[in-house]
Parts: sequence; C-alpha cells; structure tokens
Amino acid sequence: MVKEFQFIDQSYKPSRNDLICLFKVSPCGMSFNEAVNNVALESSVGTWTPVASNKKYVNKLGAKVFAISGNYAKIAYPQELFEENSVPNILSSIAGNVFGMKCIKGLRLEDIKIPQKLLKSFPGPRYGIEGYRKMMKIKDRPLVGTIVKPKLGLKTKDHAQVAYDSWIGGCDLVKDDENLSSQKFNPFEKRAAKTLEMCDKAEEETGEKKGYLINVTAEAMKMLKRADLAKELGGKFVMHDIITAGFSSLQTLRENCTLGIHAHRAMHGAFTENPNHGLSMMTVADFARIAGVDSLHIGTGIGKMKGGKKEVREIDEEIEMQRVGKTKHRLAQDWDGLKPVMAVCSGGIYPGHVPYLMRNFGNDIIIQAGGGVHGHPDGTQAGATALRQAVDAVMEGETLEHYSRSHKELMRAREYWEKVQF
Ligand code: CAP
Ligand code: MG
Repeated sequence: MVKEFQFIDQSYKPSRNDLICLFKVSPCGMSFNEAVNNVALESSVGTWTPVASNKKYVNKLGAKVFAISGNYAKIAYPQELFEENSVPNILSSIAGNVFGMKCIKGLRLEDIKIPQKLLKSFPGPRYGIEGYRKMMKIKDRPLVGTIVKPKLGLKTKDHAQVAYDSWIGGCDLVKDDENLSSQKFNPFEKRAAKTLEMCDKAEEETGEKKGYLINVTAEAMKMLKRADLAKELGGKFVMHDIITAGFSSLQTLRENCTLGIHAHRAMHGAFTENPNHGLSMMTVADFARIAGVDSLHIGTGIGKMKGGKKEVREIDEEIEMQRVGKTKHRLAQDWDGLKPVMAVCSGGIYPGHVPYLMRNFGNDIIIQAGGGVHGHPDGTQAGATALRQAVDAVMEGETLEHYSRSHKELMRAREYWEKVQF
C-alpha cells in the first residue's frame, strides 16, 4: 500500500475542467487519509504499488483529494481522464473497483459535479418538461399517469382495454410496468399495435392528447427495432429500465430513437439505499439527465417506496433546475442549458396524496398511480377520474374534501384509501 498520500492535496483548487465527486468514506483497518488516498488512485490512474511502466505525463491525470470534512471527501478528476459522451466510461472510473476494495468498510458516491466541456459532449433530454407539455398540450398542471396492473400476466387484449379505460377516465399517460417486455402472454409487437390503436381511439373520444409509455427494454438491437415499431405505430414515448439495461443501452436508445424517453429505475435500491455504501439516487439522476432521459422516477416522500421528502426534493431540483446550489449531500452544478427532466412521483400513490406531491414538488411532475387507479372500488375508469379530479381540485385551489362533495369518484377513492399509510 502506498504510504505517501500522493493523491491528497488540500491546497489544490479544482479547475472548471475537473469532474468533482463527493464521497462518504468509511475506512477499514487504516486511517481515513490512507483509505481516501487509495480511493483517489484506484479510481483514476493508480494501483496498489508504484509501477515501473508509469510515465511522468500520466501523473497529471491523477485524481486529487482536495477537501476532507468529517467522513466526507471531495475528489477532483481532470476531464481528460474520461471519454466524452460515455456514461459507462465515467462510472467505470469513479464508481468502479473502488466499491470492492478491502481498505474501505463503506464507500458512497453522494454526488458528482460535471465540468462544462464534458457536459456539452452529452445530448441531454430531447424533450424534457417543455417538450412533454407541448406533445401533450398540457400547459401547467401535473401530468396524470398510470401503470397497467396487474404488472404481468394480462393478455394483450385485456392490457389494451385497461389502458383504454385509464385514458377515457382521465389519465394522460399509461405505461407498461418495469418487468413487462415481450413475454409470451403479451408479446411486444401485438401489444404495441393494439394499445396504440386504443390510444388513438381514446384521443378521438376525449379530444385530449394521450400517451403510451411502452417498455422497449431488451437486447440493444431488439430494443431499437421495438422503438422503431412504436414510432411507426404513432407512439410518442418509449420506456427504458435504465439500471437493469444500463447506461450504455440508454445512450444507444437516445442516439437512435426520437420518441420521448421515460426512465424507470428498477434495481436502483440495490445500491442507492445503504447510506454508507453505493451510489446515491442523486448521482443516478445526474447521469440520467446527461444521457438524455425526458422523464425519471425520483420517489414521492409519502408512498410505498423509500426516499424521504428532503432527498426527493433535492433530486427534483437536480433534474429540473438550470443551476443547483450545494447542500450537505449535493454539489453545486451549472447545467448550462441542458433541458430539465420531468420528475415522476410514483409508488403506492393514490388521489389523497396529490396535494402533498404538488405542494412539495410543484406542477412539473408526472403523478403516477397503478394500484391507486386500478384498485379504485369502482374500477379503472373511476380510478383514473378520481386521480385527475384530485389534480383539478388542487389546480382550482380547492381542498380534496370540498371538491369530492361534487365529484363522487374522488369521494369514493378517499373513503376507500383514507386509512392507508406507508
Ligand atoms: C408503482 C410501480 C412502479 C414504482 C417504482 C410498481 O405501482 O409500477 O414501478 O413506482 O418505484 O411496480 O411498484 P403502484 P419508484 O402505483 O401500484 O405502487 O417510482 O420509486 O422508482
Ligand atoms: Mg412498476
């Protein structure tokens, strides 16, 4: 182990061209400085011993630990260390081997700050919030969405019918569940044709724009074929499981598909939930924004999934604002014109949650409920109407209690779920 802390320089002032990482470090069997020095060297140009094959010019690419506060350290990486427009390449350095080293008991990448030139090499969202609003002709209210439930098992005809009932009831968006791709009971091609046909029918009958977020997650070539088919059939959106498929797959989709990209984060909990080890959802959101998703699940602060209000709000700001300030777990970032991503609040949501979500996360969100629509005592259409009514109530400055006196779907939903707490 290198004794001299070659990769620690607290007098170093990071340049505008450095990528900055905020790490929480829990050393194992050595001092904090020794451990963080190892993190810096292993995530940039070094290994456990000096190597004779090294060249002087390589040293300037070495990462520098320039700030240490408690068990947090900030590390600066020259942007030349990374390939432009490649999320997997950056992750393989800053989030690669370092998580498996014996010298740490825990290591958590809390946030990254991306320098301008590297940032500019990424496409960012094609549509984002404004693009979605234009496509859906919805000026300022939250978008109302649902997920077809049960999440797996429905045959294509029934899947399309549930989607149709949701749109007719008042949902703007209907999405596939994260684990529905092209299983035998509901093959992709048939599902795309039937459900987009129902989407068109619902648009005609309601006079409103409707969207189907069809899950194209699959092996890269199959994924692109599916995205092309969705476009051919008049689709506006595709959905992608950005963690299980990976950022390389997401970048392939962004580069080759001109539809709106809805990002699901299934499996993120495997590495975002441990406060002492892994990657924060904030870091995942940074990479999702630069890679070019248009909408991203970020949590709710109130539903069935983990993630407190403060954490979710900070992530919401990170994907929506042009400049974000630093906080304990977040680095300042200038997004330099990259389009804002639409936040998706989903997971155990029902109409009663709507005022909380709009109060805490604003109107530029997709409020999405699966059980909270299809579990309505009067069925899917009434469930969709109740969710839409809840949004309308808040937009009109009314309490749900008062609004539901004249809106029975909402009244029924509130009575039915009023005791549910997560
Ligand atoms: C929600 C959901 C979403 C979660 C994902 C589910 O269904 O379809 O995948 O929201 O979590 O399968 O659980 P319900 P997150 O509305 O029926 O709960 O948004 O936190 O990534
Ligand atoms: Mg789901």
